[in-house]
Amino acid sequence: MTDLRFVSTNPGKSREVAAVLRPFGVRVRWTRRELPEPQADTLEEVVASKLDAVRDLRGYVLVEDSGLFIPSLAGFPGVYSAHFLKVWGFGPIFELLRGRSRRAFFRTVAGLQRGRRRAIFVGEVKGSIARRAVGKNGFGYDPIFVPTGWKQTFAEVDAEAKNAISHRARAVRKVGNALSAGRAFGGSVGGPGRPRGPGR
Ligand code: ITT
Repeated sequence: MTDLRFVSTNPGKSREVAAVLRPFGVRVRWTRRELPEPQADTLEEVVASKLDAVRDLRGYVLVEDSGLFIPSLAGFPGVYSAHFLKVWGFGPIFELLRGRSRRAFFRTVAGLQRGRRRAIFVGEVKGSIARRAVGKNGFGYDPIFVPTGWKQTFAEVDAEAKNAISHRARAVRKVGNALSAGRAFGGSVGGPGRPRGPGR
């Protein structure tokens, strides 16, 4: 078993991350902490500052930042997804999308850190914005996102179905693969079950 601490304010994210990492033999502990999210152009920049803010935590620490990107709105709400949803809800998105392409994608950038080492893992899922909000499961924009090839929103299916294809699950499975291969930081890190070689 490998222990990993997931730092976020969002319990929905934490449940998804724990379920995705369990099969890799990774036990996830959730630390609820609000991390600085500076005004930034990319999720990667936000993740870098989140990682800076968890330097005090030992062992494997995971943070992530996610967003919903709508190409016909120049990528909006993107890095502003959390703030926009809190202030405005879904209404303005439906308004803005009248007569525009409803194509969208979710993107997650996950940042893993241990001591001074860090690595970034990215996951995306393509889909479109529904005509109205449907479904009670999940969180955030789940009621308005229909993955490509699906007829239902993420909020209409159970956690397992969302985790099969979601942006977060795709990023976090890369974390699980890297940890179980003992190569989370691009080289041997003496990871789970792997003895460290001499001189490392
Ligand atoms: P952190 O504490 O981890 O930052 P947060 O909820 O603020 O939690 P983000 O800034 O990464 O997380 O989230 C951006 C917004 O996108 C926020 O409104 C989320 O609810 C939403 N979001 C993120 N992942 C989502 C998902 O899988 N499905 C639907 N909405 C999601």
